[in-house]
Amino acid sequence: MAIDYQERIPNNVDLAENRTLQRALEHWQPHFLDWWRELGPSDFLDADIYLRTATSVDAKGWASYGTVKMPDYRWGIFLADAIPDRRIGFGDEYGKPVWQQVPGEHRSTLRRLIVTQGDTEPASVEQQRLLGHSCPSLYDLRNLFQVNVEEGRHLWAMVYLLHAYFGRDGREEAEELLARHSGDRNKPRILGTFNEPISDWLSFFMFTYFTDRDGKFQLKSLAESSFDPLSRSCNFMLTEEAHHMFVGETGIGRVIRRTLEVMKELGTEDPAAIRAKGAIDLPTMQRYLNFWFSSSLDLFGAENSSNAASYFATGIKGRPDEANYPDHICRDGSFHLEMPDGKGGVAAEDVPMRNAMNEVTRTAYIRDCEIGVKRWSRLIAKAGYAQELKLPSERFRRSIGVWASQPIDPEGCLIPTAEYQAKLAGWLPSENDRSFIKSLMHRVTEPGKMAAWIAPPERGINNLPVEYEYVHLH
Ligand code: BYC
Ligand code: FE
Ligand code: FE
Repeated sequence: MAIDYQERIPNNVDLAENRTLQRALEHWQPHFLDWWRELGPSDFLDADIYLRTATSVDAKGWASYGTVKMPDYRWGIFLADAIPDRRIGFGDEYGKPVWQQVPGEHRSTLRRLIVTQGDTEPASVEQQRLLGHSCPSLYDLRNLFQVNVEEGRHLWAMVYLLHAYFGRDGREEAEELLARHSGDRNKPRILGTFNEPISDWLSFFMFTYFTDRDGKFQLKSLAESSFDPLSRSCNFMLTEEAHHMFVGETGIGRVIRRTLEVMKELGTEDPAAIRAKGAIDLPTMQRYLNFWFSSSLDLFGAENSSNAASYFATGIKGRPDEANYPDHICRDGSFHLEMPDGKGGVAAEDVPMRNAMNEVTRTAYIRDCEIGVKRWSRLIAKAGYAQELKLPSERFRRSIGVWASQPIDPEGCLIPTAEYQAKLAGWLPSENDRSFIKSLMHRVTEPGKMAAWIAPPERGINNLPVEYEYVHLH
């Protein structure tokens, strides 16, 4: 169905047909806009930004580009088209028709998952709110705002589900989504990574590469859900997610390209010399990567999770790309899970397959992360250097699951606790790294010009030149 932009809340769910729901959402809308003004991108309310907006939900032509001021962006409710006669794809109810309403017995579980998903979206906008002031170019500034408005829309997607299917509790949860704040001591966001500050653009690129990619895999899992409106919401959100990860992958790639240029120019790999030239040395990038990758791994939950088993059994949350697995029931299978043996070594246990679904999803995520990291390392190798960027072990610096709080080095080896404590700071961004990166963060706003620490992108947005004025500041 086409998206109706005449409505106060653009939508393709026939909102006008359900007055009560429409009124409830129109009541929430000004609260959202207040939140955006207060905790969304700081300043820039008046800037004209070249943004894409969804005009339809089909794969080919959903995006239309135009100049918009952010507060006038048309946030709305867009579900992917329904699949006729869709059937439950996994778990104990396999093959039965999907649910168009929430079954009573799954109500609180589904609400909690939708709230957790919804909570991350405004959290990321809050985390990124000051970045505009130090943008490395207008191109990057525009990409930041594109990501921000879409995360705002992802919040709308979850709030719609809460309002439409969860009655009064749903409406209360929708208010709470605007009341918790990233990093707030009293009312923090739900998941760890979304309370970490993103105070520089290197962190932003790492976040969009690693943490938005958790979004991709969680959304894929929820897109398998038997609760059809959730599935359709997530399917459309996934089409927007690709750009967020693109921003991360190309952002880090461009930082590397610039660093390699400086290394060539100076004829040295010495971090101090590279820094003196205003570029970011590769070991510093590795430390940022270690931080954001390990934090994002925790977002998949525990390796052995009775929650995950029950989501799968009941059909609430599947595996990403469930259709690619041969067995959709997984009642008998087991998963070989390694864990610390408590004596400084590693033990293994066979756990029921369904309990290992978080780990299955995390493994698919890690494989996807590898692709970009390999591409970055190829850039370095092609420039003739032996340094490389790599993913630390999935066991390194974990806070959730069997490896939580274990003294493990980036190679994945258990090491003596004292050695771990002495070395950990060196594997992560230090105060010195952070203040150096911060010293590079100066706003560049001349069309086509780039900050000295990042190379220009290979192409502009929507076939426009890189020099295009993607954001017009007043
Ligand atoms: N931090 O049994 P377990 C995105 C909790 S990103 C804090 O393993 P489960 C985006 C857990 O809640 C995608 N707490 O849990 C990206 C549980 O608590 P309770 C977001 C954590 O349920 C960038 C307990 O530990 N979407 O869209 O199997 C920009 C035991 O764990 C953490 C979703 O997450 C953590 N990291 O798995 C913008 C999808 N990890 O119940 C947006 C919805 C676990 O004992 N969420 N815990 O109090 C879920 O599917 C599940 O809640 C999780 C956890 C996969 C997160
Ligand atoms: Fe999102
Ligand atoms: Fe995203």
